[in-house]
Amino acid sequence: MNISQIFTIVIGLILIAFIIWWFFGKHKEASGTSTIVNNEQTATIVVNGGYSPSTVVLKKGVPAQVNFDMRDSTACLSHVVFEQLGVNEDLTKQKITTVNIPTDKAGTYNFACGMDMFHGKVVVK
Ligand SMILES: [Cu+2]
Repeated sequence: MNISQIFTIVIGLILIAFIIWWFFGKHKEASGTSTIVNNEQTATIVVNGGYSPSTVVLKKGVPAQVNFDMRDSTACLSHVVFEQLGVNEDLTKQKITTVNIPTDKAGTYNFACGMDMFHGKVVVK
């Protein structure tokens, strides 16, 4: 085996390790919480090339609103869909779009862009 063959194998192994890490590694998910004022909680998710934070944790039993702050101009993220809640909002009509989240019971509400490419979730607990 010459040096270039060894080099090729090493590069290959590094690539394989990277791919495994990329798909199966535990990536730290940015998670946000809500602000509670007068028994109402609000959380803000910035929409810009994705959702930031992509996970929002809400307190059970406190009426909740999640504000989507639209800063993206691509068609991909123009809609946000909460399938479980029957919500499909056009985010391009105004800068901030508010979605009411039921908090009467604990649970997770997934949301996605209109094409189901970007995902996030709202966790009530
Ligand atoms: Cu999309």
